[in-house]
Amino acid sequence: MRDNIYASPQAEVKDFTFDRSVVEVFPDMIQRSVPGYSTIVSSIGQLAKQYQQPNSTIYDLGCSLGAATISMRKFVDANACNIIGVDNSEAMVERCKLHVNSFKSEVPVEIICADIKDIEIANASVVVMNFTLQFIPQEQRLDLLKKIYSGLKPGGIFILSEKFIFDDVKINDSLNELHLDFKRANGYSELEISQKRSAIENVMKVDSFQTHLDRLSNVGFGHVSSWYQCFNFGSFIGIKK
Ligand code: GEK
Repeated sequence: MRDNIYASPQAEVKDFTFDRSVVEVFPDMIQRSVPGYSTIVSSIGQLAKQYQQPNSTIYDLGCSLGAATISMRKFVDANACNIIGVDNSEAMVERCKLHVNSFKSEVPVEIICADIKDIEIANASVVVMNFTLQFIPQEQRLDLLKKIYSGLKPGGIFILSEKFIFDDVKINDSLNELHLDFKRANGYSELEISQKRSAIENVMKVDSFQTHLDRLSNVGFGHVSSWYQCFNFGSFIGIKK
């Protein structure tokens, strides 16, 4: 279904939540709003194939409708890994379970409704946060990354995709404009773009590109890099030595 949540003028634009109305249009919304989303999702599957380990768990934190989970499930060895998807939106989790169960696979998948900060991460070979850290309060991000790092096995990988800002204002403005043009080209009107911006500004706080790289190194990842970027969106990897 097409996302037209912000197509009509709203007297008061409420803070964005991942409720039932968002679930209905989510695949269209994320595809038309996040440059490079499909490439990132399919590459997450390939990275999971590279980094899976025998008898380990793969986590998809903020799994929404399970796009990354389903991508990884295609690539990993059914006898080696199980996948746990976590999301704190009941509406997302309910629909995610339907999505996951509508494809046949031998890889065990469990979808859990919980806050990421409350779950245990253990025996992990792969942990994915695909555009989710930006919704976690900024003061909680370092501790969450420490928890992920300590739950990973040696040789395990953390894949982190985010929207980001740049310290260089000129670069930041240019890449932001490219993103706005991407949304316009995908059919979002100026009204939709501006109402969505108001809805999301208190909910999604974006860190800088450099902050992400520095934080991944600071929590202990031995190998850190960005591996994909399209405008002001992209993805990083941290590999535990
Ligand atoms: C994808 N990864 O399609 N605990 C659990 N879930 C959370 C929390 C939290 N504290 N905060 C937010 N979420 C997906 C896309 S969407 C990104 C991820 C976007 C969940 C929230 O309910 C939502 O489903 C997801 O994180 C973010 O590959 O919409 O821009």
